[in-house]
Amino acid sequence: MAGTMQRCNVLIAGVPGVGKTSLAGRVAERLGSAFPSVTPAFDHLDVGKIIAAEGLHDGVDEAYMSAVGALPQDTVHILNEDKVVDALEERLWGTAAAPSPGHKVVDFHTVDFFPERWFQVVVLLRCIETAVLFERLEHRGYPLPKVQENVQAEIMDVVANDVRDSYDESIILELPSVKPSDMDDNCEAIVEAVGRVLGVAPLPDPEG
Ligand code: DAT
Repeated sequence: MAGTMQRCNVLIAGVPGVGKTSLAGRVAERLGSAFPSVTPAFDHLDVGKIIAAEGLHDGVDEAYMSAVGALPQDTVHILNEDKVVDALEERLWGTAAAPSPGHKVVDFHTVDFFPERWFQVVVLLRCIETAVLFERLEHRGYPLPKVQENVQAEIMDVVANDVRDSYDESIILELPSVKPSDMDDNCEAIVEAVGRVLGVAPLPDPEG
Protein backbone atom coordinates (compact mmCIF):
# COMPACT_ATOMS: atom_id res chain seq x y z
CA MET A 1 0.00 0.00 0.00
CA ALA A 2 3.04 2.27 0.35
CA GLY A 3 3.09 5.24 -2.00
CA THR A 4 -0.61 5.03 -2.86
CA MET A 5 -1.86 7.85 -5.04
CA GLN A 6 -5.60 7.16 -4.72
CA ARG A 7 -7.35 10.55 -4.88
CA CYS A 8 -9.46 11.36 -1.84
CA ASN A 9 -10.56 14.53 -0.09
CA VAL A 10 -13.18 14.88 2.62
CA LEU A 11 -15.43 17.94 2.93
CA ILE A 12 -17.05 18.69 6.29
CA ALA A 13 -19.94 21.12 5.90
CA GLY A 14 -22.49 22.56 8.30
CA VAL A 15 -23.63 25.83 9.84
CA PRO A 16 -21.24 27.72 12.16
CA GLY A 17 -21.05 26.09 15.60
CA VAL A 18 -22.11 22.64 14.44
CA GLY A 19 -18.66 21.21 15.18
CA LYS A 20 -16.89 21.13 11.80
CA THR A 21 -13.47 22.34 12.91
CA SER A 22 -13.37 20.15 16.05
CA LEU A 23 -14.34 17.09 14.02
CA ALA A 24 -12.05 17.83 11.05
CA GLY A 25 -8.96 17.96 13.27
CA ARG A 26 -9.83 14.65 14.90
CA VAL A 27 -10.71 13.03 11.59
CA ALA A 28 -7.38 14.00 10.01
CA GLU A 29 -5.53 12.51 12.99
CA ARG A 30 -7.65 9.35 13.05
CA LEU A 31 -7.19 8.85 9.28
CA GLY A 32 -3.45 8.76 10.00
CA SER A 33 -3.85 5.86 12.47
CA ALA A 34 -6.43 4.12 10.27
CA PHE A 35 -4.29 4.26 7.11
CA PRO A 36 -0.65 4.56 8.25
CA SER A 37 0.79 3.59 4.87
CA VAL A 38 -1.29 6.02 2.83
CA THR A 39 0.80 8.94 1.62
CA PRO A 40 0.66 11.83 1.93
CA ALA A 41 -0.95 11.56 5.37
CA PHE A 42 -4.36 13.25 5.68
CA ASP A 43 -4.24 16.86 6.79
CA HIS A 44 -6.90 19.35 7.97
CA LEU A 45 -7.58 22.52 5.94
CA ASP A 46 -9.60 25.10 7.90
CA VAL A 47 -10.84 27.27 5.02
CA GLY A 48 -11.97 30.13 7.28
CA LYS A 49 -8.49 30.41 8.75
CA ILE A 50 -6.82 30.27 5.33
CA ILE A 51 -9.11 33.03 4.01
CA ALA A 52 -8.25 35.31 6.92
CA ALA A 53 -4.51 34.52 6.86
CA GLU A 54 -4.11 34.95 3.10
CA GLY A 55 -6.63 37.74 2.53
CA LEU A 56 -8.78 35.69 0.12
CA HIS A 57 -11.66 38.17 0.37
CA ASP A 58 -12.95 41.51 -0.87
CA GLY A 59 -12.67 43.39 2.42
CA VAL A 60 -14.82 43.65 5.50
CA ASP A 61 -18.56 43.04 5.15
CA GLU A 62 -19.60 46.19 7.02
CA ALA A 63 -23.27 45.86 6.05
CA TYR A 64 -23.54 42.31 7.42
CA MET A 65 -21.58 43.17 10.55
CA SER A 66 -23.83 46.07 11.40
CA ALA A 67 -26.97 44.06 10.53
CA VAL A 68 -26.07 41.34 13.06
CA GLY A 69 -24.40 43.67 15.57
CA ALA A 70 -21.00 41.99 15.21
CA LEU A 71 -18.19 43.35 17.37
CA PRO A 72 -15.18 44.90 15.56
CA GLN A 73 -12.93 42.02 16.64
CA ASP A 74 -15.33 39.49 15.08
CA THR A 75 -14.57 40.64 11.56
CA VAL A 76 -16.66 39.14 8.78
CA HIS A 77 -15.15 39.31 5.28
CA ILE A 78 -16.80 39.34 1.87
CA LEU A 79 -15.84 35.98 0.42
CA ASN A 80 -13.92 36.01 -2.87
CA GLU A 81 -14.83 32.58 -4.20
CA ASP A 82 -12.36 32.67 -7.12
CA LYS A 83 -9.43 33.47 -4.84
CA VAL A 84 -10.43 30.69 -2.44
CA VAL A 85 -10.79 28.11 -5.22
CA ASP A 86 -7.40 29.07 -6.72
CA ALA A 87 -5.66 28.90 -3.34
CA LEU A 88 -7.21 25.55 -2.42
CA GLU A 89 -6.76 23.91 -5.82
CA GLU A 90 -2.99 23.76 -5.42
CA ARG A 91 -3.16 22.73 -1.78
CA LEU A 92 -5.48 19.86 -2.68
CA TRP A 93 -3.96 18.59 -5.88
CA GLY A 94 -0.41 20.00 -6.00
CA THR A 95 1.04 21.28 -9.27
CA ALA A 96 1.46 19.77 -12.74
CA ALA A 97 5.11 19.07 -11.88
CA ALA A 98 4.28 17.66 -8.46
CA PRO A 99 0.70 16.34 -8.45
CA SER A 100 -0.90 15.29 -5.15
CA PRO A 101 -3.77 12.84 -4.55
CA GLY A 102 -5.30 15.30 -2.07
CA HIS A 103 -5.79 13.59 1.30
CA LYS A 104 -7.19 16.75 2.86
CA VAL A 105 -10.05 17.18 5.32
CA VAL A 106 -11.61 20.52 4.41
CA ASP A 107 -14.08 22.35 6.63
CA PHE A 108 -16.21 25.33 5.69
CA HIS A 109 -19.80 26.54 5.98
CA THR A 110 -20.33 27.61 2.36
CA VAL A 111 -19.82 24.78 -0.07
CA ASP A 112 -21.71 25.54 -3.27
CA PHE A 113 -18.73 27.14 -5.03
CA PHE A 114 -16.26 24.29 -4.59
CA PRO A 115 -15.78 22.18 -7.73
CA GLU A 116 -17.71 18.93 -7.30
CA ARG A 117 -14.68 16.90 -8.44
CA TRP A 118 -12.70 17.99 -5.38
CA PHE A 119 -14.47 15.72 -2.87
CA GLN A 120 -14.99 11.98 -2.70
CA VAL A 121 -16.56 12.03 0.80
CA VAL A 122 -18.88 14.87 1.87
CA VAL A 123 -20.01 15.13 5.49
CA LEU A 124 -23.11 17.12 6.31
CA LEU A 125 -22.85 17.79 10.03
CA ARG A 126 -26.12 18.55 11.82
CA CYS A 127 -27.13 19.88 15.22
CA ILE A 128 -30.90 19.60 15.13
CA GLU A 129 -31.09 20.19 18.90
CA THR A 130 -31.32 23.91 18.31
CA ALA A 131 -31.01 24.80 22.02
CA VAL A 132 -27.57 23.12 21.99
CA LEU A 133 -26.49 25.02 18.88
CA PHE A 134 -27.85 28.27 20.34
CA GLU A 135 -25.77 27.79 23.49
CA ARG A 136 -22.58 27.00 21.55
CA LEU A 137 -22.91 30.15 19.44
CA GLU A 138 -23.78 32.28 22.47
CA HIS A 139 -20.76 30.84 24.28
CA ARG A 140 -18.62 31.85 21.28
CA GLY A 141 -19.64 35.46 21.99
CA TYR A 142 -21.77 35.97 18.90
CA PRO A 143 -24.34 38.78 19.24
CA LEU A 144 -27.95 37.56 19.51
CA PRO A 145 -28.98 38.35 15.88
CA LYS A 146 -26.02 36.34 14.59
CA VAL A 147 -26.83 33.43 16.92
CA GLN A 148 -30.45 33.50 15.75
CA GLU A 149 -29.47 33.72 12.08
CA ASN A 150 -27.29 30.63 12.31
CA VAL A 151 -29.80 28.60 14.33
CA GLN A 152 -32.46 29.59 11.80
CA ALA A 153 -30.15 28.48 8.98
CA GLU A 154 -29.91 25.02 10.60
CA ILE A 155 -33.68 24.79 11.03
CA MET A 156 -34.22 25.86 7.41
CA ASP A 157 -31.66 23.33 6.04
CA VAL A 158 -29.64 26.12 4.38
CA VAL A 159 -26.28 24.30 4.30
CA ALA A 160 -28.01 20.93 3.94
CA ASN A 161 -29.73 22.09 0.75
CA ASP A 162 -26.46 23.51 -0.62
CA VAL A 163 -24.73 20.19 0.04
CA ARG A 164 -27.54 18.16 -1.53
CA ASP A 165 -27.62 20.47 -4.58
CA SER A 166 -23.83 20.35 -5.01
CA TYR A 167 -22.85 16.69 -4.48
CA ASP A 168 -24.09 13.27 -5.45
CA GLU A 169 -26.16 11.76 -2.65
CA SER A 170 -24.07 8.57 -2.79
CA ILE A 171 -21.06 10.41 -1.31
CA ILE A 172 -22.94 12.43 1.37
CA LEU A 173 -22.83 11.29 5.00
CA GLU A 174 -25.36 13.18 7.14
CA LEU A 175 -24.14 12.91 10.73
CA PRO A 176 -25.39 14.28 14.08
CA SER A 177 -23.15 16.57 16.14
CA VAL A 178 -25.05 17.12 19.36
CA LYS A 179 -23.15 15.29 22.10
CA PRO A 180 -19.43 14.54 22.60
CA SER A 181 -19.79 10.82 21.82
CA ASP A 182 -21.11 11.79 18.36
CA MET A 183 -17.57 12.87 17.52
CA ASP A 184 -16.16 9.35 17.98
CA ASP A 185 -18.99 7.76 16.02
CA ASN A 186 -18.62 10.35 13.25
CA CYS A 187 -14.87 9.83 13.05
CA GLU A 188 -15.33 6.10 12.53
CA ALA A 189 -18.11 6.61 9.94
CA ILE A 190 -15.82 8.92 7.97
CA VAL A 191 -12.86 6.54 8.28
CA GLU A 192 -15.05 3.73 6.86
CA ALA A 193 -16.15 5.93 3.96
CA VAL A 194 -12.57 6.98 3.18
CA GLY A 195 -11.50 3.33 3.34
CA ARG A 196 -14.07 2.48 0.67
CA VAL A 197 -12.70 5.25 -1.60
CA LEU A 198 -9.08 4.22 -1.02
CA GLY A 199 -9.89 0.52 -1.27
CA VAL A 200 -8.09 -0.09 2.03
CA ALA A 201 -9.45 -1.61 5.25
CA PRO A 202 -8.89 0.80 8.16
CA LEU A 203 -6.88 -0.25 11.21
CA PRO A 204 -8.81 -0.01 14.50
CA ASP A 205 -8.56 3.13 16.60
CA PRO A 206 -5.58 2.61 18.96
CA GLU A 207 -7.40 4.78 21.53
CA GLY A 208 -10.82 3.22 20.94
P1 DAT B 1 -17.69 24.96 13.68
O1 DAT B 1 -16.30 24.68 13.17
O2 DAT B 1 -18.73 24.18 12.94
O3 DAT B 1 -18.01 26.41 13.77
P2 DAT B 1 -16.60 24.09 16.23
O4 DAT B 1 -15.85 22.86 15.85
O5 DAT B 1 -15.83 25.34 16.45
O6 DAT B 1 -17.77 24.38 15.18
O7 DAT B 1 -17.45 23.68 17.52
C1 DAT B 1 -18.24 24.65 18.20
C2 DAT B 1 -18.27 24.29 19.67
O8 DAT B 1 -19.04 23.11 19.87
C3 DAT B 1 -16.91 24.02 20.28
O9 DAT B 1 -16.92 24.56 21.59
C4 DAT B 1 -16.83 22.51 20.38
C5 DAT B 1 -18.27 22.11 20.53
N1 DAT B 1 -18.63 20.84 19.89
C6 DAT B 1 -18.37 20.49 18.62
N2 DAT B 1 -18.89 19.28 18.35
C7 DAT B 1 -19.48 18.84 19.48
C8 DAT B 1 -20.19 17.65 19.85
N3 DAT B 1 -20.40 16.64 19.00
N4 DAT B 1 -20.68 17.57 21.10
C9 DAT B 1 -20.48 18.58 22.00
N5 DAT B 1 -19.82 19.73 21.71
C10 DAT B 1 -19.33 19.85 20.47
